[in-house]
Amino acid sequence: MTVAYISFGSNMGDRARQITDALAMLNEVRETKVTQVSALYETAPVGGVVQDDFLNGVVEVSTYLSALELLDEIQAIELKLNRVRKIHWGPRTIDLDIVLFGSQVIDSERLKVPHPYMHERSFVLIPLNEIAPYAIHPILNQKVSELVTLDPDVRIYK
Ligand code: A4P
Ligand code: MG
Repeated sequence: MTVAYISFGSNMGDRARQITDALAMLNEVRETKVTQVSALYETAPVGGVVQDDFLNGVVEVSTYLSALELLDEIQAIELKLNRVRKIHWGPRTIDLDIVLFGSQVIDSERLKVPHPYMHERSFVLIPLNEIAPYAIHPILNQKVSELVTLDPDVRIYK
């Protein structure tokens, strides 16, 4: 069994609803259970595309699937929730990324784990630190609690 962390984000339509739906679908994935969910955070867009604020968070799952099988499952959820993929790093109804998969390091065309930008994105690190401060980045060999920094652009969403 592997403990994995999946970040979620939405900045189109009913953001909270789409996240709730995605997490419910994730909990129905075969051989996989959601074990922790962070709070929702409202975050300013990162990456230079002018777009609406995101709701972001991180979920912990325990799974018997491989990382690629889990990727297939989260991509099926993205498709079901009608994610429109037009602009790279642009608006999306739901984006699900595998940020950590146990201590595995994967660098293939389809899947890069740890997610290549997770360590520099506070919209991932702040919610991840809330549920898994002791999780270790297997390339940097640092705990999430050592990587996270304060960021006024990442605010708890009520
Ligand atoms: N892929 C490779 N590694 C992974 C992984 N660890 N998890 C591949 C999931 N997928 C992975 O992703 C493109 C391809 O990445 C997939 O087909 C998969 O095989 P995509 O989601 O279809 O395309 P994208 O959205 O253009 O790229 P990506 O990489 O998801 O974008 P990011 O890096 O997630 O950035 N600002 C805020 N505040 N909050 C956000 O959530 N998100 C982005 C998107 C930009 N700015 C943001 C946010
Ligand atoms: Mg993605």
